Amino acid sequence: MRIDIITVLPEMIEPFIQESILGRAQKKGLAEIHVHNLRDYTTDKHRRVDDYPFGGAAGMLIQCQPLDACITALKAERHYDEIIFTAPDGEKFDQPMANELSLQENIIIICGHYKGIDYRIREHLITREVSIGDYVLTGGELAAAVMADSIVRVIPGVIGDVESALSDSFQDNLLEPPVYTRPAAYHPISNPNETWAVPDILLSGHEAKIKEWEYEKALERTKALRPDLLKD
Ligand code: 6GU
Repeated sequence: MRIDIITVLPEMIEPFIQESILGRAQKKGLAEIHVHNLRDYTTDKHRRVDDYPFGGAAGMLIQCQPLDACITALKAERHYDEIIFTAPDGEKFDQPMANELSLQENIIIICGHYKGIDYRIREHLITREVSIGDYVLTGGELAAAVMADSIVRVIPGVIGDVESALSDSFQDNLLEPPVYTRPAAYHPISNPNETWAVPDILLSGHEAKIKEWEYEKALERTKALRPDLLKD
């Protein structure tokens, strides 16, 4: 799939998308992420993309012209399944939305900034408004990066083991069970006489019993930490 991100701060997103899972997915040819500097699309000779709001409200708004120019240029090249605007008042981003978006061919994510963008763009060009949580960020760049990361990692083949993306917390409305690695008996630095032991069951080799234990622990942690996930 292809994700186009439109921003006034491309330097904030560029390094992030080259690293880790996002970088690997692109090298494998499973995802393409393109970042567009909104200032490259303005007709203003000083490269300004914002202006004062009518009616005297505080703050600056991104103008219609550069956004229209950038979106229109992208739409001339290919069909877009969604044109997403990041905004704290949008629909809440979650795992089902990440899964759904990962099945799309092409999406645009527009990073909101300042006090927002001219409302006419939201009315006429945007298909979906998305928030990543109930708190206010300075701009949509972090939200776009969060969304791109969680969308791309569920594309089949991106994470070595497909099982592992699908068994994550939230995919089945359960948090992860506890996980451990070697050594089986660890002696903490603060008290070397003490032993932090891995649960015996995990060393037993009984695959069915281990699965059962993991499910019970996942349920226990979910009840304790996120009972809201179990409601339905
Ligand atoms: Cl998508 N944008 C901004 N500016 N703040 C947010 C957000 C988005 N999601 C949560 N807070």
